[in-house]
Amino acid sequence: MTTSVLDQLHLSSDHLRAANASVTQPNYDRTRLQTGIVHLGLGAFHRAHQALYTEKVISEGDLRWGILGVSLRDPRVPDVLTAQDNLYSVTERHGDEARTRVVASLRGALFAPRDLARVIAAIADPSVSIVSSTVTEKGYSQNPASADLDMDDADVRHDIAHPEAPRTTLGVLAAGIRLRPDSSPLTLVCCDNMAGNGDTLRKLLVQYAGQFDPKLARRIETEIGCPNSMVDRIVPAATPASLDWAAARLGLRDEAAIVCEPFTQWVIEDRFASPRPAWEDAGALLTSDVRPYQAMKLRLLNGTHSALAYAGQLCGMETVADAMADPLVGAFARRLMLEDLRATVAAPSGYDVTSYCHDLLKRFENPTLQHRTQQIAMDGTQKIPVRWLPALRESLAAGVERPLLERALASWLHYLATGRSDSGAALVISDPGAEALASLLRQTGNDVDAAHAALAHGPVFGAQPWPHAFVERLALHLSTLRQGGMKTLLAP
Ligand code: CS2
Repeated sequence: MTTSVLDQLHLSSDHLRAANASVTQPNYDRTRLQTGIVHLGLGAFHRAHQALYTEKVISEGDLRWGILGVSLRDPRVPDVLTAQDNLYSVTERHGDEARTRVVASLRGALFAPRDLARVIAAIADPSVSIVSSTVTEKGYSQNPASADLDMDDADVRHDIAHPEAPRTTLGVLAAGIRLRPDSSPLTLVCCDNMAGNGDTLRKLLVQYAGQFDPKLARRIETEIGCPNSMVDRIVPAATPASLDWAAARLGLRDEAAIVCEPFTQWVIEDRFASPRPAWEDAGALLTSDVRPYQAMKLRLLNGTHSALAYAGQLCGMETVADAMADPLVGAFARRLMLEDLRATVAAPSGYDVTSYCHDLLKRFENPTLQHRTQQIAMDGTQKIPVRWLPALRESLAAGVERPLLERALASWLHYLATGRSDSGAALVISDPGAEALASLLRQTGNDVDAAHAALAHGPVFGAQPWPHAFVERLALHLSTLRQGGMKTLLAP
């Protein structure tokens, strides 16, 4: 791209007027923007969430908070962004309504394996006071069941042996922090969908650093801020169709264009060890305890999302909106959320959880978001222990059955075991932890043994045994799925 997105947007303003589109453009002098934030994980979610809150803070005149974005695994996003002067558009869309904003808060986009020295130097720079992250649940090298650092992970072992040439998120963070001058305050803001995400990040980082530098581990434990945060916005991965739609709307090709829902929420614990952007002025809620918000969102939104994803995959439904529109799958998702999951959630103070659920269901129905069930189905061995299993454990311990949630769990196991939709189409399963669990399910001769074998898989289901009656119910669902598929399992 020879002219920047910004220039092209100016050039195409007639087109935008003709299309009656509202496009908000940066109102500040980008050349005066400083880098105050390093962000790890440059996916669409960060660019449509934290980068947008930060954009609004910068627009209010606080130019300290430009973001240096870092991709750890994939050079494509940094390459595309660099070619566009790190500018991109975000369009919030529901039905006929659409609003676009050009985001200029990114000051650079690096690919860690290629630009490692620059990434580490940026984290070490005292003028950076926030390092935030969206690297997905599996990006923190955590064993999901023990919740500790995964010492069996080859990359973790590599980084412990070579802390100055890290490959992992923890390794990159520790390498930068190690080089930061004493008394240069820093806060890490973990924005991934994990319960107690900030506490978890701190614990894992301390465990990691403790392997080779106890002084660094102490420093991380005592000096660095790690607030928990709850992030929410549905941001589907871009598709050729969404890029074409954005191009038609903008009158130019933005290869990093994002089309997402209008809803956005960010709740952050006010436990910063360093200066921070006034994100509350951009709509974030700063609070003393984020855990009730996290549990509500992870169980109700993400928990139902995962159920829609596996049911949708098995029934050949491409998007969440398709699955919601199906009489059986849509009704299953509604009841799972409003009955089984809702019953396990304590409302954050002043919250009406039932109306939160109804809003969520409308968000899932958004017909203009192409949110693919295959995308949400990814990494189930990391997501299910966060989204479903705590609710299930608590309920079973109290002697309560959760029939919808138990069906959802069976559908995930069946999806892993067969790798096929109910009509026989091969499914793409993207989850490094899946095969170990799937092979246990496939090796066993009958459904009771299969259910036992799966639930004994510690990395996902933990070490504590599951009640026998529950195992039998799960086996019955597996057998229904094998014989009649998902629709039979959900039939009234
Ligand atoms: C989704 C989330 O892909 C997934 O697993 O459940 O990305 C979800 O869209 C976001 O957490 C919404 O805030």
